[in-house]
Amino acid sequence: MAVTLYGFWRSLAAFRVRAALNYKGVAFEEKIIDLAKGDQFSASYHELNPQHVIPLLDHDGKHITQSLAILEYINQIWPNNPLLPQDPYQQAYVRSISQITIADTHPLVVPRVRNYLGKTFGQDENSQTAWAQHWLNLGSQAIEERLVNEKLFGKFSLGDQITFADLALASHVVGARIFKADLTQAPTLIAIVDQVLAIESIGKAHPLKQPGAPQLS
Ligand SMILES: N[C@@H](CCC(=O)N[C@@H](CS)C(=O)NCC(=O)O)C(=O)O
Repeated sequence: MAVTLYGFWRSLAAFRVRAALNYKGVAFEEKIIDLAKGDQFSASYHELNPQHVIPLLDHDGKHITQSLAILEYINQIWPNNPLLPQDPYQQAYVRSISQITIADTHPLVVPRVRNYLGKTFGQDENSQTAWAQHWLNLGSQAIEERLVNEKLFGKFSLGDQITFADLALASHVVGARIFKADLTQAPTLIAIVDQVLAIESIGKAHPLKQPGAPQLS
């Protein structure tokens, strides 16, 4: 059985997948696609993923893209440490919380969007950062209110079970911290994510702990 994750230290989406593999104890190799150098546009990677994004999971020659689809796949292939509850409403809650980040917030701050703002609309790095902070702040506020209103959280976003939602929220907060977004309005979110990152297998998947990552304060 061969499992290869195509990732990069800074990728928040690859972090979600790396954390799930670690949490389930799946042995894997990580191949670096250096987004800063443009490796995502190489001919060899285009063959694997014509969307030019990471992560991509290769499992015995089967290629899976999109972090949420990869998480669902991992959870079914390796059923230990389940990342989804049984109850349909709770499953919908987990996917819904995950999607606030994966579908609606993170896509607005990825390199191709920031690069487009710079190259096509002449926005400098400060403006691009302000753009990222704006969307991350809206995401944080929405997540905070959903967590508080639904009242399903415990140690983690759904009681004391680690789910996809916790991996998604961890990626959101790590991104918000890298972009120095405002997290003061999201105390519940922060408390949950700090507990998630304290789990060794998940904490060691942190972007800033990967090869090539800078030492950020
Ligand atoms: N919705 C995708 C997002 C994939 C994505 O945009 N990944 C980023 C890194 S976190 C990427 O590869 N960006 C390359 C680029 O923007 O040029 C997922 O969750 O897997």
